Amino acid sequence: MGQKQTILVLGKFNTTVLERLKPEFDLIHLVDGDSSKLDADAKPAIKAVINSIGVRLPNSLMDQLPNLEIISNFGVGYDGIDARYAAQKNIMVTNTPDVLTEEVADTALGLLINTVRELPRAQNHLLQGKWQQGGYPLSKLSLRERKVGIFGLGRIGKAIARRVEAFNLPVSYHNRSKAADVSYTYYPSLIELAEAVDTLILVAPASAETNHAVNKDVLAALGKNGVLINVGRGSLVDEKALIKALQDGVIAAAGLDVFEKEPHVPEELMQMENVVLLPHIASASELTRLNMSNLVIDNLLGWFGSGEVVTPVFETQTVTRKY
Ligand code: NAP
Ligand code: 8YV
Repeated sequence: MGQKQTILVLGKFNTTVLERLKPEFDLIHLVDGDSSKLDADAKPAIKAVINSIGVRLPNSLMDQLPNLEIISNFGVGYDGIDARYAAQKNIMVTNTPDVLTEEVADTALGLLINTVRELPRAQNHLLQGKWQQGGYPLSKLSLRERKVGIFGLGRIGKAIARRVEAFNLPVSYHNRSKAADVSYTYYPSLIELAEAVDTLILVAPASAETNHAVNKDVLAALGKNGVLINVGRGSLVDEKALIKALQDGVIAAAGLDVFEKEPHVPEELMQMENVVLLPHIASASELTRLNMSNLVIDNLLGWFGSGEVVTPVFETQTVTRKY
């Protein structure tokens, strides 16, 4: 019998799902995701890396693993991996689209409603025994009569749009290109979208192009009744500009699941009454995380079995397995 292939697991990962790999593979699991702890002797045997929660995979690690064939990323967003660099080195990269789409869209709507109707604060009022002294004040904002704009009308953006439609609110969007399969109003720039709406939901990927796309001008265009919801990536927003816009009443409120320097959240945001903050949990139900974990493993088993993965990222779509 030939030697087993080795898979490096970086970060926390469902240990029951990892069992699926054990009959065929040796695993090295660095739960803290710190690849600098990897023994030099172990490096040549590593054929695959699982890149799990919150881990960034440096190009230098790809350079140090001479036999690396595939990186299976836990998450649809793969901004923690330089996929173009991987493609140049003939390394396949896969992600976990679709299995989390509806969950993330549910969270986005929950976050939006919590933000405009102040539900977490109303619950605190009750829990702190303040109801006896008086009811919770009327929320300053409402979802009614809002116009919703979506930055990133892809798989999750469309699932959010369907929910927004069900709430009887109009939907517009900005992508680099007009989507063929929807009739929502398209704006060719983010600032035009922000001018046209009062509720902006961010669900575009992190990239050099989208970095700080939501800046002070976009926030000013959103306006003083404006609500910003971010379930995309923290880098989409210039966080300092957002804090100032919230402090100065340039926009009304924000609901954020993602931040520029996670898990760090600026103290100013934590002190504000008009924000709702979540610790990057949009896909984080047991069910959806299980489905994501299984897709990570399906991609690896496909690669080492038939040579076909389920969900390659577009940059590495033409990468093929060398036998
Ligand atoms: P997707 O189907 O690829 O959709 C991305 C959309 O963004 C596309 O419609 C794309 O349209 C648009 N886009 C990309 N680059 C753009 C740019 N420079 N300017 C304007 N629009 C741009 O991806 P998805 O599955 O919906 O996921 C989207 C993102 O959500 C992920 O990348 C991830 O960062 C984030 N996410 C966060 C969580 C969370 O836990 N908070 C969970 C899942 C996903 P064009 O190509 O036409 O521009
Ligand atoms: C995960 C996400 O929480 O899929 C994504 O892009 O942001 C989330 O579903 C994250 O990838 C875990 O690292």
